[in-house]
Amino acid sequence: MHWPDDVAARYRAAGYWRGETFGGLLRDLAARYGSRPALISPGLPGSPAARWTFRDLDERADRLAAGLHAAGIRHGDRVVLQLPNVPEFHQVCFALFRIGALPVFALPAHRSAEISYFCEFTEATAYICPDEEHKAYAPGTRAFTLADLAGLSAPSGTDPVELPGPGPGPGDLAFLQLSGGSTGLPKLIPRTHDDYIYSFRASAEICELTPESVYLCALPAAHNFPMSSPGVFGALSAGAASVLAPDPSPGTCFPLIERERVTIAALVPPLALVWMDAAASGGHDLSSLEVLQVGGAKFSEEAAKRVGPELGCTLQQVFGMAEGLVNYTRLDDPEDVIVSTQGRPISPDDEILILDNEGNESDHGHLLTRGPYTIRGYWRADEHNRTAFTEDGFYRTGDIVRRAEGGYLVVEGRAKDQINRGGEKIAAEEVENHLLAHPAIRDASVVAVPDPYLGERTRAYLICRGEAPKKAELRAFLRDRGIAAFKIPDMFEFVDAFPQTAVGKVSKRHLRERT
Ligand code: AMP
Ligand code: DBH
Repeated sequence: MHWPDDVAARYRAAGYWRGETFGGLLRDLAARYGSRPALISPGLPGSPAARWTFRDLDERADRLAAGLHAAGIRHGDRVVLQLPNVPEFHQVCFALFRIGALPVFALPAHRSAEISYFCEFTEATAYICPDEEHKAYAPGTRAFTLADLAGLSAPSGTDPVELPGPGPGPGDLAFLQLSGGSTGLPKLIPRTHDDYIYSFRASAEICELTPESVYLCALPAAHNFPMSSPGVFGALSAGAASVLAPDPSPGTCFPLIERERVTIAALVPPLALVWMDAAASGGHDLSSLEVLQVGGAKFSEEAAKRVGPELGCTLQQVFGMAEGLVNYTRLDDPEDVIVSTQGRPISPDDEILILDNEGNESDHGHLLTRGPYTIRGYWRADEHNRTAFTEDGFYRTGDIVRRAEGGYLVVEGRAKDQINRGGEKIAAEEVENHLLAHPAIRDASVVAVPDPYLGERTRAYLICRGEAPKKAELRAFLRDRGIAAFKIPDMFEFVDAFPQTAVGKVSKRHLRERT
């Protein structure tokens, strides 16, 4: 599922794909920015407080690559990676990139159901996790904790070990990213060195990062937004420092912003609301903050208007997807564009196709896209790919958008069967399948209901066999199935039947309107 040769040649000729790999990129950055800070962390259990320079990161990645290679991790292997926001996360990424093994990015919220699925589906040779307790999530896979990694690394001061064989090439896969999904099982997104490096380098330019910038990674580092839009990778590519926040609360982040003079941070909409409320009560000097990026879910215009006055910085809206396409409002855009649109694409070669319900081109409707950093297919998902992509390679995003002046996009809704719970994506079908495993449940339909704080919450409509189970019992049942807590429905409602569409399918539209 690669780009056709002629298209790839065009992306190279245009200078988007420069033939770089992550391993080489970090080597170049270390040569250029050696003693400048790259990763700053206040520390978490298993990971001491850290202030790593570019050279530290480069050397630590090398030493860990040698250790992981000695432990049997090889070029082409898949390694499920689940770590919180600690510098070891990036050290592991670069170590695996150098070996040519593919990290599979799990989120800290994932539990046994998700982790065991990733390990099995990708036939992972290892699972990297914070501590011993996590090992139970992947009983059949060799696990390495943070403590294990520390023991594996070659001692400091040793010469970098030459890894045998050719390293990965720029067109090779670098990692598998997660899709929010709309089907029963999460889909994996194959990203190459060339395409991903282009996306974050161009993002760093759009965000005007310089070596003096300080990026705050407050969302989970494995998520595509804080990883690449411009995220920690974009910051590294610009010679800028990243501060890794253990959690995104104002109580954790405001002191970090003040102490490290953070210039740019990225949040999902509900957190932006929490930050604005907390800033109003004062107590911290946030004056270094120049840009607040908000994305992952629709940011209301009313809330967007408050960012400038209440946080004293420029808002940047970001509408992106791990499959590729990322849109940004530009820092010098007029205020009304910044507060009322979700931005425009990174690249002049991002192709935007908007189709109405009849499949005709329009300025309002289903968003499809193709371009130099948008995948042409999910990993090992031939059947799903036949519907998720058009024959000529456009990705069907499932988003409903309107084209505004200047090619800016406004997100107006969604056609995919997904709940966007404050930026956390939930595939309805995945949760329905877990509910259907309960002996008292005959049928389940999970839909989004509007929520003033999260944007959307999850409601499960259930048809029971006989007596309805208690809601607390259902929650415990889902927890015991080992799914991430954010996927457990906020509300359950028991009904005798589901409303039907004209062709006899469950009408989720009618269920949504039933609130
Ligand atoms: P994923 O494919 O899991 O990476 O999730 C990407 C999806 O998140 C997009 O297709 C949109 O549905 C949603 N999304 C991301 N950013 C925004 C935004 N700024 N406004 C509205 N929806 C967004
Ligand atoms: O929601 C997303 O997946 C997302 C949002 C903003 C994303 O992947 C991105 C920017 O790169």
